[in-house]
This record gives sequence, structure tokens and C-alpha cells, in this order.
Amino acid sequence: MINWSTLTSAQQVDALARPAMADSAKLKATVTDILAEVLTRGDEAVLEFTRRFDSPELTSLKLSIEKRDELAARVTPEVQDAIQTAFANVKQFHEAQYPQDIRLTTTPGVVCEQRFTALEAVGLYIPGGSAPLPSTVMMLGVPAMVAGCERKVLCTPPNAGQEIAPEIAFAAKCCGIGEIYLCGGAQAIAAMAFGTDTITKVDKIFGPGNSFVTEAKQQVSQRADGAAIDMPAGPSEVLVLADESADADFVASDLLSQAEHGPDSQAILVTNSAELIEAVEAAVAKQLAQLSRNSIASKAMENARYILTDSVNEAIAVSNQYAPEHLIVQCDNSRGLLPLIKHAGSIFLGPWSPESAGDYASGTNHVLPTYGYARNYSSLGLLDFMRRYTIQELSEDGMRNLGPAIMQLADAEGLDAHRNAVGYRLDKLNKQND
Ligand code: HSO
Ligand code: ZN
Repeated sequence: MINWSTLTSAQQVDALARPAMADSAKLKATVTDILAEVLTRGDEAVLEFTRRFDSPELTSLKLSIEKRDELAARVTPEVQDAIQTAFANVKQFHEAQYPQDIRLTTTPGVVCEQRFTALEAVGLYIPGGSAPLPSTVMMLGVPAMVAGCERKVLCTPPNAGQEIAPEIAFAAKCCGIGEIYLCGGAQAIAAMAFGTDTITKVDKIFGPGNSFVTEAKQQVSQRADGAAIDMPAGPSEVLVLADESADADFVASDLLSQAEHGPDSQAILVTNSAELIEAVEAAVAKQLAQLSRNSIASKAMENARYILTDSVNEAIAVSNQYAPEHLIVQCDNSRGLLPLIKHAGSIFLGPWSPESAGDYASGTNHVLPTYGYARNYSSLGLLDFMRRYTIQELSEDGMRNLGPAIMQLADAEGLDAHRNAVGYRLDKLNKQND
């Protein structure tokens, strides 16, 4: 238990420190090499890497629509129903995010517009690993579908049987994703960013992944021949902000939901109640023993932090300092605290709103800024799959009205051609008047 008010500010910073991200020179160099291989040898390199890491017998990167549907049909009716329930909610919530165009006359005769258009081709990366996540297919596929992206490309590593999880195939089918490629890791990111014979280049790459995927996304986003990316990524994290009214079993299960994602997951409880901390510690021990991913969750819980504050207000200050990806508020008056909360990727209010609700089915997106990026990045939404652009049109009157100011500014910047672009037009208008 950490007693917050007894710490110096340096110790407080330490108490909230995140684990150093893997950015070793070796990782960077390995990824750079993989990108170079894919750039020069295309499909052949992607297939080679995929055989080496995922599926030794793989002969083709493409998963056909027939195969997608055959896999999807293997999903039990119960899980199909659940995926459809989640799909409908995520779709509703992202449809509601559709932005309004703007058309405004700023000066008489000067019309400015702002419009939105879908990105043409998006790449959706779905990790393989110990738990295949069909929910992530929906969190990326639904906004891409609602935005109206023409091409939705999904890459995910195949298993040794050259297949993907049926649930991933089913979720992809729900989202209308027809282009599915059997590859993962840095090679998949490279293929989507640069394009190969089989995988045509995309404009922006979305989705979570391991340190190779994260590094590859960083590298391709910095190259002119690469692709944009959704957001920087770090290990997933939750901060539970609770007072004495919280249910210890609820809090423990919320911390453990985060912990079971991976050994580097961050789980933090901040509360003004020492009794709650004791009760939560006991509940964690009891629940942890029964988890199927016990060894992963136990590792993560070694780094869990239980922070005791003098008041709920101080607990909120701790949360703001940490800027958690997920913030669960289980206090007497959870909604009333909202105005005080400054930085969080997604906020879960009250005892009946576990992180699992947002992870799977409520409608909000579960791709969120981690690692303190909640200070300056947003949760994933429809607009990330769109692009904003502007239009302007000046009439003769608009040119007469605004021209002199433009010429003054061009003079002030010493840019003669800019000045002339207005000067010639004003001259012509003046001649017309004569
Ligand atoms: N908590 C994860 C998302 C997830 N949870 C998927 C279960 N499945 C990151 O927000
Ligand atoms: Zn989760």
C-alpha cells in the first residue's frame, strides 16, 4: 500500500511510472531489416517470414471469402448472437459520430467550407497470440464501415493449420471485410504500408500489436512511402478510483481484467479508504487463483499499485497525473466527479460499468491512448477513418472586400507573387468598373 501524501513529489512520479517501453536498438534494427526485405522482395518475403514465425506450411497469403465464410460458420450460435449484439451497439455509437459539414461566409463574398471524406484504404491489424480478439475486429472494422472506406484490409497471423480463429472470420464478415491476409508482425505492417503484388498499399494502419508491430507502425509512419497510423501504443492499463462505498469484488475483478491481458498490463487502485484496499487485496488473491490465465495475471499483479489518499479529490488528482487508458470510477457520486477528471482515454462510471462492457459490447471503442497519451490523444472513433478538408470561393465582391488585407499581409511577408495574385485581379475588377 502506498500512502500518497507521505511521498515527495519525486516519489509520487516514481509511484506512477510506467514500465520502460522496449525500444532497444536491436528491436529497431530487426524491424528496419524486415521492412527492407518486404520493400525489395514483396510477397516472397512476407510469405517467408510468416512460414518462419506462424505457419510453416502456408502457401498463399490470401484468405478467400469462401474460406472466411466457412470459418465464420463454425462459430456457435450463442457467440454469433453476442458478436451481433456488440456489433449493433458499436455501429450505433459510431454512426452517431458522423460529423457536420460547415459552410460559412466569413466576409461578404468569401465562402469557406469544411467537409469530411472517408479514407480510401485502411489496414486493420489483428494480433494473434494467446487470445485472438474478435472484439478488436469490430472496434476497427465498424468505424471503417460506417465511415465508408472503400478498401478495408485485415491482416492477422495464421495458425499452424493455415487458418484464423473462426470468431475473427465471423466478426470480419459482419463488418464487410473481404480482404483478409494471413500474415502478422512487422512483415504485415510493411506489406500494408508499402504494398506487395498481393496486398495493395493502404493509407492508414490501425490496431494493437506486440513490440515488433508497434515499432513497425512507428517506422512506416515516418516514411513518405509508408502509411499513417492510428496512435502510439504502450501496454494496456486501468486505474480504479474508488471510495469506501465500492464493492471489493467488483474492484478486484476490474483490476484482474486488465492484468489478464498481459504480464506488462498496469492495474492501479486509488482510494481514500484503507479498508477497501485490504478487502480488494484479499479479493484479488481469491479471484486470481481461479483464473485460467493465472500466470499472466499474477505477473501483471506483481506491478499492481494500491494507492491510499487523504480524500477523493486527492485520488482524482492522482488519476489526472497518471492519465489512464481506462478509468473506472466507483464512488458514492461517480458522475458528480466527472467535471474534476481531466485526462483519461475512456471513463467507466459507477458500480455497474466494468471495463469489460466497453471492451466488448456497450458501443464505445476499446482502442484507446495508453502510456499517458490520454493527455494529448483521443480514443479511436469514426473521425480517425475520415479526413477533413476545406474549400473556399471568393466572388468579385469577396475579392474587393478581402483583397487589400491580403496584399498588406503579402507585403509584410515580402512575398511579391502573393501580392500580385491579388493585385492583378483587383486591377481587372477596377477596369471593369471604368
Ligand atoms: N482491454 C483491451 C481490449 C479488449 N479486452 C479486448 C478484451 N478484449 C484494450 O482496451
Ligand atoms: Zn480488456
